[in-house]
Amino acid sequence: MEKTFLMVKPDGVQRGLIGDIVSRFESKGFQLVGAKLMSISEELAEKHYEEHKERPFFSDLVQFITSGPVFAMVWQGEHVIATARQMMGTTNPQEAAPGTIRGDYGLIVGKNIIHGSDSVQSAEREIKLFFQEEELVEYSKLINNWIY
Ligand code: DAT
Ligand code: MG
Repeated sequence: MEKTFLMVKPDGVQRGLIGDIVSRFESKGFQLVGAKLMSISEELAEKHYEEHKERPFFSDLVQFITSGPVFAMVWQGEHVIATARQMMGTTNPQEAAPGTIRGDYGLIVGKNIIHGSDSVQSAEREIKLFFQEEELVEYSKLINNWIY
């Protein structure tokens, strides 16, 4: 089953949005397989956002993501990578549709509440970056018979 890495950013944690965000993915039918509240070191932040290291906003991005605790998660389910991106909304909250997380809660691109992997390769890379294998829990849920 496909897995993705999602993370409530420091702004989302401070604003008390962890519960709402977890609830949206649970209600959709996805299964939580790992989660932790953690601080991100500068080193981890630079690795996580390494694809953006030449961009003008890179240092602000690293500063922001290390500015307070984040809630890191791994979610599993059919097509979860692309569906989670749709549920998050576009990168810039000003353009994100109402009903999406960024559309409902964000105002500016620098504080857009949530991160989500954008491909199978980035999901694998980011899950490994943030979680040890033993932190991910494999379990079956009977309710999945009513989702699939
Ligand atoms: P996403 O988070 O939707 O995958 P991304 O990977 O292009 O978007 O960028 C990573 C983060 O960097 C994004 O969530 C917010 C920040 N960012 C992106 N574009 C930006 C810009 N033009 N100015 C400031 N911050 C930006
Ligand atoms: Mg991205």
